Order: sequence, then structure tokens, then C-alpha cells
Amino acid sequence: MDRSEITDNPVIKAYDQPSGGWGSLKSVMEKTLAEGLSVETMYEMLRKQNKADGYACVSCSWAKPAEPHLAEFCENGAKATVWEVTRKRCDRAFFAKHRVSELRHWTDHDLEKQGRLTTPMRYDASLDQYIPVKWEDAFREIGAELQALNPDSAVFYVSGRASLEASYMWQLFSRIYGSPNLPDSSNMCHESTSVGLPKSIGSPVGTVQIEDFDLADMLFFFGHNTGTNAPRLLHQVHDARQRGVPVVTFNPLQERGLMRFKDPQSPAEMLSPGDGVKMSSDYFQLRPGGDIAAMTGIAKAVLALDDAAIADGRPRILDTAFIAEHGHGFEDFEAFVRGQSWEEIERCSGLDRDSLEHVGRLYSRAERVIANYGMGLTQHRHGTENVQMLCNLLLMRGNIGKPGAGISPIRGHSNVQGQRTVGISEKPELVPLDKLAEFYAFEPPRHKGLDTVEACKGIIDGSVKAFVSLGGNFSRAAPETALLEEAWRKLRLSVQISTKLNRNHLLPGEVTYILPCLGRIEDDRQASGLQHVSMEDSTACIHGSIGWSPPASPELLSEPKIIAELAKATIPGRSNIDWDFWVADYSRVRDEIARTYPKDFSNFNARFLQPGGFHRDLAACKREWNTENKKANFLTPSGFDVNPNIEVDGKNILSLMTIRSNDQFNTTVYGYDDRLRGIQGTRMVILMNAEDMKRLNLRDDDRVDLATHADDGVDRRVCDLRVHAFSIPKGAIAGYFPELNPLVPLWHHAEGSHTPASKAIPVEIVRR
Ligand SMILES: Nc1nc2c(c(=O)[nH]1)N[C@H]1C(S)=C(S)[C@@H](COP(=O)(O)OP(=O)(O)OC[C@H]3O[C@@H](n4cnc5c(=O)[nH]c(N)nc54)[C@H](O)[C@@H]3O)O[C@H]1N2
Ligand SMILES: Nc1nc2c(c(=O)[nH]1)N[C@H]1C(S)=C(S)[C@@H](COP(=O)(O)OP(=O)(O)OC[C@H]3O[C@@H](n4cnc5c(=O)[nH]c(N)nc54)[C@H](O)[C@@H]3O)O[C@H]1N2
Ligand SMILES: [Mo]
Repeated sequence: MDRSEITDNPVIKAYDQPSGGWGSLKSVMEKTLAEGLSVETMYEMLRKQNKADGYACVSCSWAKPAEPHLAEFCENGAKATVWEVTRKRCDRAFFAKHRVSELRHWTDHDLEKQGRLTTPMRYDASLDQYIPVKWEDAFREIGAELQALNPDSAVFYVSGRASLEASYMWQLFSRIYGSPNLPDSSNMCHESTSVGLPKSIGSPVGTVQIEDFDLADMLFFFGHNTGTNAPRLLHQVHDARQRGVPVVTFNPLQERGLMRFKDPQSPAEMLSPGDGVKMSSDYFQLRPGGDIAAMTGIAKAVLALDDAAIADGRPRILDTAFIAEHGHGFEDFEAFVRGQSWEEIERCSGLDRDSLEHVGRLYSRAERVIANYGMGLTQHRHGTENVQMLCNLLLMRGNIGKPGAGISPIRGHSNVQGQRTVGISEKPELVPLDKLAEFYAFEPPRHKGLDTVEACKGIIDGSVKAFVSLGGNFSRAAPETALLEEAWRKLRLSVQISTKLNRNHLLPGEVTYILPCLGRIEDDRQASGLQHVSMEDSTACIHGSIGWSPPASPELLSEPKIIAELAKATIPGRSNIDWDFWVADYSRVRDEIARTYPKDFSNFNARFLQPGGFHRDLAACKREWNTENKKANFLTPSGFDVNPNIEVDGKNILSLMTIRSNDQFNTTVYGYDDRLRGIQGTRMVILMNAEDMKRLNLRDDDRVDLATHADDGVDRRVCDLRVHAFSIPKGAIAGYFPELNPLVPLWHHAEGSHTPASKAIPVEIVRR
């Protein structure tokens, strides 16, 4: 069996191997050969990955150390590299052969598997095909179309992979044109962080640097699948475990990477017979949405220990000096925690009091604690409060703003954090608009633009007329798939700047273009020679990157070049920017970024190529709080999230979390195996608690449909899913994103941040 393919006989059985290890090397090797690359080429490429003189991995945003391993890459970074530099091409001949309506029946995997896009294309409705066009014709028509529209009706989406240089140019293009509609993939991802953290600690990003992991004496993991989604972080966890540091994980699923790991970089570990290092010292399978309750339990245990310390005349457990000097709102928070009963905490978290008290004791003994988290916290209706509650827990013991401690949101795309830093935001207050106006002689829009949820609304209600996309696969990544796909056809203009064919390309508007671009791993040669680009990682560290591989096609243009040409065609004479001058040498764009953001980017060009990059200067790391009251705020949650669990009105409502497999990068599906969860040959599965299956009279491999439980009159359904018993709390089920996105209602998003709540979606099983 070609194990990357879908099969009629999928195999699901518990995976008992460690993450990393030989399974990881084998998986990389299979993907390399399948993309037509030799092992030598792969080795050469991977040697340059995440090095000061090489390219920054196009997969996740985890930090790159100043002294990298000889091979500073992971299984999934290697897969992402191989997927980009594949020898396969989705070229003119392919588009001549296939109608768009035919391609709509293909899977996401089969679409991207055709290889790299090679030629700019325009959709021809009479033929139902994409037809090659000249670049200059494409730019001219897109420019004319945009000029004819009200700028407020145009959306300029950006996916988090584009470089700092491209992102800075993109936001200027959009703003000079007059549109503040700059949603990015971050809106679907860590927006709950970007909205939640500033109110707590005055920083939209985390406070931890990679060196802090060497100093920490305890790590938390809430809702992050590290082994799949930021595997290089397992090295820091591995080292911490070797030092005997407790690692405490809260996750409804037993994610393999946080259970056992065998370091593929360590010959001794690879050759030893055991199954690697135990990663989490304590692993708690809480209920989805149970995090505020669980954290309240931990905080309650800490308060009880503090009470006992006072009674015995021992040193306090709370960091009272920190709270007095820096904190605000502690009394309300304390009252909230004391006011919650253990019964309610146990019921809502799905965990018992003993476990949470045990964690409270571990936490009270630790002096330097890092709290890592991912989509398990942010993609909930109370995602913003989740993030703030984690801050509360850290602040109780002064764990923010000192070495070895802090809050660590693990970001997604490799430059998603950096895009926000250089002006990609729909929120005007986050962007130095006055400076942009002064530097570039134009009047930027000052009103709030559309975020992802609002852009979807606008597309569905017809008020959005143009969607211009720098990377990504918006219609597939966003919620409310059925309505969105139907409405997409009503767009006047749809432009996708892309590297691979994806489902969004198959939804033509009236005027539709695919503009193929260089990937980051490719040589980007402009008038002044080969160009570097730069990225900000999850730890606010900025790195340079230079391509390595020859371009997939001579017709490809770089993202900065495409943006410049679009700007010249759309907004000629509307600013003083010489776009060609910038594109000729990207260091000029970096100079502009440094001029706009001198605090973060001073000496940008001189510093970005140094090994390990350079850090942004974050006030919260120095215990300076850029909040309104200049304090670190304890923000009391509004209550526990009571999940739509089990029975509602006699119906069996389950709480669905949509997750990623080990064989995908977001909507890019490399194959049909999720090795670390023991699933082979399919993605159309529902993982379910065995007792729920019994109660609902379901057996392994039964086929069912899933429907969203909502009373808004919209039928949301995904058909023909295989049920499988799995280690997951009762009342919860899990299945894959993006296949299950049709089940996510647009209104099911985090309050405050509008992050689509892709976890804890109320659904019902419908028998076929
Ligand atoms: N290989 C690979 N790497 C990637 C990506 C990829 O698709 N593939 N995507 C990138 C992107 S854009 C992002 S944002 C990140 C995403 O990385 P993650 O943040 O790991 O996102 P998910 O894959 O959605 O996994 C969410 C985890 O949270 C758990 N979870 C679900 N609900 C809850 C809950 O209520 N509470 C708790 N405590 N846990 C919960 C799930 O079981 C799962 O382990 O990864 C990035 N890196
Ligand atoms: N149900 C559910 N939905 C989710 C999530 C979830 O957990 N559950 N996660 C959400 C999250 S965290 C995110 S970040 C979003 C992801 O949303 P997006 O970022 O929009 O989606 P991707 O799948 O990363 O985009 C893949 C496409 O990007 C293009 N591409 C790849 N490399 C490049 C490049 O270098 N340049 C350009 N121009 N294009 C390139 C390729 O054409 C490829 O098809 O999805 C969100 N949606
Ligand atoms: Mo993401």
C-alpha cells in the first residue's frame, strides 16, 4: 500500500512508539522519494534549514537556536520543505486537461499533490478552465478592477507565511488603496492571545525566549500538540525532562509527542532499545473547554497551600511582593477562585481534586515556570479568557518577567507573529498610521477593517466584492464552508497569490486569477542580486532567510515583486513610494520597516543575519506593563465553560474538536496517515469514547454523518465518517480540520477576539 494514499480499509490502532525515532525518519524518506527528490538533495537542503546562512523552515514558527544542531529540522519541517521543492509541476498542460468543476471533486491532497504552480492563470467561465495569461495583462486587469470598486468592499487577506518584507509592502498597498480590511490567518489562530495578553500583561506576544527553557524548573502544556505542530520544541522539553523538571500537560487526547520522544538527533537514543524519554511527568485528559475549571482548581490548591504557610509561619506560596508591586485585580480573582466548589471544578474540568491539588503542589515548589499553549485554549468561545486565566496562574507566583519563566503561546505559521509586528492588522490602533501617512504621503483609512469572521460575513451577504489573497486557502480554512463557497461565486474579483493548487482556486468569482509565486526556499534574484527575507518566530526573535533551490518555473515572481506590480497597476501616483526601487533590493524595505518601528528593528539590516537573529525588546519581559493601568492584571473569568455535553433536549450532543494530523500543514494534506495517533489510510474519522459508543449503540468502523446542533435554521453536515473508539473524555469527539469545517458556524467564535471556535463545537451523530 502506498501509505500516503486514502484506502477503503483504514487501520486504526493505538500507536505505542515514541514520537521522533525511526518512524519519523522513515516518514520523511517516503515523502522525499514521492516528490521525485533524491536523498542527497534532501540531505543538502535540510542541512541549510534554520541556519544563519540558510533558509527559515516554512513549517512552524518555533524558535531557532543561535547554535543549531547540524540538522536543525524535524519530521514535519522536512515534509514541508520537500512539499515546496517537489519536482512535480501543476502546469499549463494540467490546466488544459482539467475543468474546474471536475477538479472540485478532487481531494485537498490530490489538488496540492499536482506540484508547484508555474504560470499565471485567469479563469475562463465559458470553458470552465484556467487559461495562461501574461503577467502584465493580469496586473493591468486586477488594477482596473480594484480601481472600479469601493476600497471598503475589498479584502486583502494574508496567510502567516509571507515574510516581513512582503507583509510590510502588502499592508501599505492595501492602505494606500484605501482598504483597512487586512485579516490574516492569525485571526483564526492566536487572535485570542493577541487580544487577551495585552489586557493582562500589556504585550500581544509571549514573554519567553528559547534560553529560558534551560532555566525553567517546571513546564505546563495546555492544548498544544507539540509532537506534530512544533516538533523542534520537543528538544527543549526533552532536555528539561533529563534535568528532572516536571512537565504537566492538559489535553483531552494523549498526544504522543508529549508522552514519549526519541531524539532522532541522538545516535545513543536512536540505537537504544527503549521507547525514548517520558515527556510529560503528569498528563491530564481534561474535558475540552475544561481549562478554566482546571486552572481554577490549581489556583485553589495554591491558595490553600498559602493559607497553610501563613498558619504555620512559613514563607508564603503566593509571590506577595510581586502582586503588591505589579499586580492589579488579585482580590477579585482570589474571591472567584475561593468561591468555586471542588464539585463544580471536577464536573467542568473532568479531572479530580487530588490530581489538581497534586499540580498545585508541584507548581508551588517551582520557582521558574513556563506555560506553553496552543489552539486548545485559543479556539474556544471563551478563548480570550482561557489565555488570561493562564496569565493569572503565572502571575500568582510572579512567573512573568523573570528568567526561566513566562507565558509561551506557540504560534502557527512561520511568520504569523511578525506580520502583526509590521502592520498587518484590521485594527487601526495597532498600526502607526500617522507615520505611514507622513513617510509615504497618503491618507490611510482610520476606521476598523474586517477580520476573518467579518470578512466571511461580508462575502456571504455580498458586501465584499473583491478578495485578494497573499497565500493561504481562506475558504477552506474558514468556518461556515457551505455558505462561504456558495457566496464566493458572487465576488467580482478573486485573486490568489499561491504556490500550489488548492480548493479556494476552484471557487471562481466573476474575474479570477491565480498568481504563482516563489516559495521561501527558492532563489529570489532581483536587480541587486539574491535577496534575503526575514521572519519573526514565536519567541519574538527575528531571523534572516535566503533561498537555496532553483525556482520551480522561470515564470514565477517573488511575493514582493507581485505586490509591487499590483500596487503600480492599482494606485499609481497615490503615494511617494518607488516600488521598483524597493523590489530591486529588499534591504531597502527592511530600512523602511526599521524607520517605521525603530524600537523593534533598529539596525535591522546589520542584525538580522547574526546567528540566532535578534530579539524584539518586550516591556513585559522587564516587568514594565503596557496596560492601561500600567499593572499586570489578574482578570477574573466570567465563569466556567459548561460544555454542551451529552444530553440536550433528549438529543445526544457531543463536543467536537477539530484537530490536525501528523501528515498535514493546515489545509495542505501530505497524506492520509496520522502515525502518532495510530491512524492509517483515512482522514474521515471520528474519534470517540468507548462508553459513548456503547451508549449510542455504535461499533468501530460504523459509518455516520455529523450535524451541527444549532437552532439557526442552517443545515451543517459532513457525511460518511467512520467512528472509532479512542482515548478521549466522555462527551467529546475529535476529527480533522479542514474536512469538518462545514460544521463550524460563523457565530461560533471567541468573544472578544473573533477566533473561530474550532474546538467544542456542539454536534449530533446522524445514522446513515
Ligand atoms: N506539522 C504541522 N505543524 C503545524 C501546523 C500543521 O497543520 N501541521 N499548523 C501550524 C499552525 S497555523 C498552528 S496554529 C499550530 C497549531 O498547533 P496546535 O495548537 O497544536 O493546534 P491543533 O492541531 O488544533 O491541536 C490542538 C491541541 O489541543 C487539544 N485540545 C483541543 N481542545 C482542547 C481543550 O479544550 N483544552 C485543552 N487543554 N486542549 C485541547 C487537542 O487535543 C490538540 O492536541 O501548528 C502549526 N504547526
Ligand atoms: N476547523 C478548523 N479550522 C481551522 C483551524 C482548526 O484548527 N480547525 N486552524 C486555523 C488556523 S490556526 C489557521 S492558521 C488557518 C490556516 O489558514 P491558511 O493560512 O489560509 O491556510 P494554509 O492551509 O496554511 O494555506 C495553504 C496554501 O498556501 C499556499 N502557499 C504555501 N506556501 C506559500 C508561499 O510561500 N507563498 C504563497 N503566496 N502561498 C503559499 C499554497 O497555495 C497552499 O495551498 O486555518 C484555520 N482553520
Ligand atoms: Mo494557525
